[in-house]
Amino acid sequence: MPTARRKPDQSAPKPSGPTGADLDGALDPDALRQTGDVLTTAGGVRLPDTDHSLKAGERGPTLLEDFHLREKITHFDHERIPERVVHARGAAAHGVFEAYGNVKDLTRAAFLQRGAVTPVFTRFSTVLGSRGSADTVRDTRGFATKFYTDEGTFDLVGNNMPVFFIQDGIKFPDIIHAAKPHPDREIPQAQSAHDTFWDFVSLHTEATHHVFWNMSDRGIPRSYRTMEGFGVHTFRLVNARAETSLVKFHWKPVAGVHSLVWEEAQIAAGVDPDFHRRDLFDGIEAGAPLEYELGIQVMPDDGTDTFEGIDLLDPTKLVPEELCPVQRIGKLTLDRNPTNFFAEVEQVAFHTAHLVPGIESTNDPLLQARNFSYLDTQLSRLGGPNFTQIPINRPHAPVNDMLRDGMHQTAVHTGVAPYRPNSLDGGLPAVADFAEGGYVNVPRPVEGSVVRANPVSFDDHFTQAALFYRSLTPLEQAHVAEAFTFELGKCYEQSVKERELAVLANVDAQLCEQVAAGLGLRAPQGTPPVLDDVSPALSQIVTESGPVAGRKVGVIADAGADLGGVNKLTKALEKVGVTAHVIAPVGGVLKKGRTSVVVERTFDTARSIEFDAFVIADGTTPTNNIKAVILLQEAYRHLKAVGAWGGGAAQLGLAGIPVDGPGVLVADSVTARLSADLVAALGLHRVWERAELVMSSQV
Ligand code: HDE
Repeated sequence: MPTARRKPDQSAPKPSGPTGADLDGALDPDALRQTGDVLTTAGGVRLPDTDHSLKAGERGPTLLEDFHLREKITHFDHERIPERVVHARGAAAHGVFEAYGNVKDLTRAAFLQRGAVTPVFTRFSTVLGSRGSADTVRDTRGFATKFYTDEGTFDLVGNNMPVFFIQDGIKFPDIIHAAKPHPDREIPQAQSAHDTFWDFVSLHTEATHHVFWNMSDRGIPRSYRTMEGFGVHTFRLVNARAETSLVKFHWKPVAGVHSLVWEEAQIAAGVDPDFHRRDLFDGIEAGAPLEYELGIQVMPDDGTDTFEGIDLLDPTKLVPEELCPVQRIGKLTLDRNPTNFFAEVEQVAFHTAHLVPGIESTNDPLLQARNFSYLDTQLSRLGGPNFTQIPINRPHAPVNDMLRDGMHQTAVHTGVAPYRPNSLDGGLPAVADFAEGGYVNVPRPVEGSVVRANPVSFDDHFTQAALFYRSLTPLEQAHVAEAFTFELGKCYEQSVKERELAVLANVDAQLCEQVAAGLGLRAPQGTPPVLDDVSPALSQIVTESGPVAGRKVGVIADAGADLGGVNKLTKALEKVGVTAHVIAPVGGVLKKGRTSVVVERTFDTARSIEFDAFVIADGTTPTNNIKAVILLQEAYRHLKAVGAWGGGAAQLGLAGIPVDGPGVLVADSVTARLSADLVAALGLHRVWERAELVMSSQV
């Protein structure tokens, strides 16, 4: 059992710091929210006017004496803080994490024990784009969760892909400089489809596995709700007997894993750059929380840091779920939107070394570098070392550090002895040993020569890329080929394209040939790995209908529509958490007799990408409007369910959609069957059997 210094006396540590501030009201929640009725200066002085500066006469010069003008403008001048150097674009939500209580034997972390309910804040992000960039670009997504546990803050700062581009943190500036816009003209924004990215990854082949994930449908998620999350690195769990095991963390979305199709992602980037942010916010407001189960793959900590031949310290490698199943250990529910984006989403500061007793780092060289980087980055981003005092970052556990002063210090510390040992503050604060909940690292022998080198096992860059690719269904593989062809097609340098083709040749010859053909180049010969097995868990195409909460259906109607049917369908969908939005030629309210429906989108404001399915109401003639026709055709091409009742079916035909085609649902009227079929189709996400038809037609 590890030991730590005993506390010098028996009194419990006092809860921290800002007790003085409590007394003077600075932490009064109303004061923090600034909810008063009367406008004041930052100093609380009531203001008579904020529209006119103080001047020497109506037409005269402005006076330096105008403290309100100067304060208002100066504050405005400093409103922006540096955006995150990576993951600048993001959105977040509050929620809770409820432990299933089935890991007592593996970890002593209190928030993972039975009955524990922990407040959380999760921020999702893209990696490459600036703060104002589009959500649906092809990129990795961040999935970072702050657990405000009773034992201190635990941050699980993961991605939606289980592997990373680099094996050692020292390469991080290289991959990011290569992937960010070109330094001379600062384009392209939030894209990997450019020369410097492909130049780097074709030279730095350890990136290959991650590149394959990016080029797959995982690079363009449908929503944050339908993304998996991964801790990527191997972590060490420690139980109450100080026994350890190695784990990889997974987030499994209850709504299933689903993606956009590439054309949808591109359209959304223009039509609704906030696509994912909006979906997150709207879903929560509509009462459909985001839900994920936390899972772990547990592997023995036998001193080898390997499992079934897979090096667990190499973050470019995953452990197939077929070899080591994911055990579900708790549930994350995100059900509350932030009230102030800047205060919460922008200022939240994650840190991989925010660990709690029972969870430790491993020697993964990428994780080791992150444990330095995340603290360091906040110093410039949030302006100093006191960022954990910002409300969103405040631990919910009592804080009693001996860190003092510094920029933006908001604690009003008491006592005279912020040092140990001391006698002047009664010897406090005390330290806690293992049994008292202290974060005591499990002793581990470390030895070795001082070298700049990787183990030989890190040299295999292609086997798992091939494993990933060959585990996908043919349709998903086709998407990968299209993505490589698109991205390399955007490069200007011939040598870069040729070098990446040489990389592909070492993963899969057929894929390489397909991409080479698209680029008009010759496919080089390589030595692709021979695999015994694939990992079906890596494919995301579902064959059984899953949950549909949070999905959106566009109901196309106009003045002639069967409004009773529209209302009936809307109600049926609402029951399963799906929202129906009426789309009509113009805005306002559609009325027929005593029935009315509110128009939420018009043919001018709606685009197919906003919806997961469309239905045409009986009596409607959308084919009179080219935008409505495009809407329907796009949806059909993007493999979405389309339907109609009554005369709406003929309209589908007029829009060029085969009424008897797969995923085309027609009925005489709004029946329980029609709604049920629609819900079942939504649960499958796409009409997969239409794919081949669509690829070979002009629809
Ligand atoms: Fe990060 N990363 N990262 N990263 N990362 C940041 O921290 C860094 C890595 C990830 O929503 C930064 O506060 C280094 C892997 C997420 O606020 C910065 C290395 C994974 C977020 C940083 C990595 C991630 C970040 C920028 C290689 C997946 C957004 C602002 C050693 C497991 C968190 C900030 C949020 C953010 C550094 C590699 C995920 C600069 C040096 C691997 C989700 O500290």
